[in-house]
Amino acid sequence: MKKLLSFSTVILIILFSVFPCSSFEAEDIQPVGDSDAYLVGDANANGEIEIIDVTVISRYIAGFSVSVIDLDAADSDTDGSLSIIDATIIQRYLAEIDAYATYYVGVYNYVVDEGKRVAEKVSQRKNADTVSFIAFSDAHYHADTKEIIDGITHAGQGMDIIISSADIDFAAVLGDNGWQDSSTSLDEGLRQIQATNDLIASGMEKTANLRVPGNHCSQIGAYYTNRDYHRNADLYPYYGAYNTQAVFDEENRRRGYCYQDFSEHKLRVICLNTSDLEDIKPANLESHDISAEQLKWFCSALDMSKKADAAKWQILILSHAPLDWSDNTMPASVILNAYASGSQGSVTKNDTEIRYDFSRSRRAAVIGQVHGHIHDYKVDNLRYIDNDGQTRIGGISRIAVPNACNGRDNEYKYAPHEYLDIDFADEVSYHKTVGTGKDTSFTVFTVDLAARKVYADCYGAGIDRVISY
Ligand SMILES: [Ca+2]
Ligand SMILES: [Ca+2]
Repeated sequence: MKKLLSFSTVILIILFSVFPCSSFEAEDIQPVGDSDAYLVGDANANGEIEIIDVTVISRYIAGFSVSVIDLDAADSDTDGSLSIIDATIIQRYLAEIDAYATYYVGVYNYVVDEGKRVAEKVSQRKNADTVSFIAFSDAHYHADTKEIIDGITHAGQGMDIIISSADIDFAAVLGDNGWQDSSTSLDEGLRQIQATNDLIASGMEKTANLRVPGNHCSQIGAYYTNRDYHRNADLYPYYGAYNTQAVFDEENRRRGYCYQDFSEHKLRVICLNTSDLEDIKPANLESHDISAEQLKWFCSALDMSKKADAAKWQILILSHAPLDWSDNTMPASVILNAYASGSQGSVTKNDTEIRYDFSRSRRAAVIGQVHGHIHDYKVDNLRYIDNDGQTRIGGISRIAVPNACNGRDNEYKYAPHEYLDIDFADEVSYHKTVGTGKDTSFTVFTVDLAARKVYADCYGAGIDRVISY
């Protein structure tokens, strides 16, 4: 139970401090409210961080009466005791001298606890051979839904706490930042994406970013409402433009796909845009596609033969949808599986044949694909279509990142997505809970490149996983 003192109790304590009384017991303290949740620094427990909180702490320390004080919340530096430093920290926060990640002022205690817990776990996994990154996906911001906004806010704060205290190499945003349903206007859709970007900005600004759009972003599903949709170039400022250290397809820079090399770790991260709609007809309402241009670029991004030590490199794929989600994305899974097995062949996309030959080049190891879209914790192997036309289960893992959105959990368990009999549902659903550290979800991945293991550590509702490759 939190230590929240009401007016009468505070007076009693002051009286007892002048006239010590051995009969004073803990049960004489009357807690106000029944929740253990509080905002760090919110000394008067009114839900806001204001100058009055500084006053309340200062008066309490000096022995003057206060109408109410939450002793846990007042402990701004979370060192377990109350001093004038706690008041100073709030003053500095209000003057915008310190960001909240320095002392967590203005952050709920349950976000601080969860962020610290995950940061500590990630720090314990680190060694010279590890790369750590955050993956955040499917926030589905909706201006009228408080629990969604709160969840995204807390995810942003949690990521900031983790990025500020653990060694995180980069942060990935895997699409669908906005709600963007079939009736959302194009302007409102962009505002939704930007709202999520703003809520997660403080931590994201402290590390390298790799962001890809998702199927909701184009709003092709609202084509009959708006008679138009967002092209890749329209979405670039909201996703691709954040990837400031990435290498793009120079001729198609604003198409949303790119890669980044982390040379000290011999790691290439390839970001695919699984909602690259350059080739589609709007009336078909196809919201997943990988264009012929992108497939050609993907083949070249996989080709690391110019690196003398290519065989020592490893490749990670990031995208919104799984590569075996549909006919429109499947060619990328065929190419990736061919790369992993060192074979040659071709895929055809919109009457364009894309030939690949990975049989002679020096190849890197494929870690797997990390993706969003399916709103669950599924880990499975990518399917691909072999030269004989048969569907095969390949040796490359795909790992789902749960949705940050409070709601819409594991939907394909209840409304299965049918494609080649692939089951994208998870056996267990992890639902979010308002007012707790489980009101959102994102994942911190630590890849041990030497041990060939991926540790997926969950912030919020969900589970931790270990995947070997
Ligand atoms: Ca307050
Ligand atoms: Ca303190």
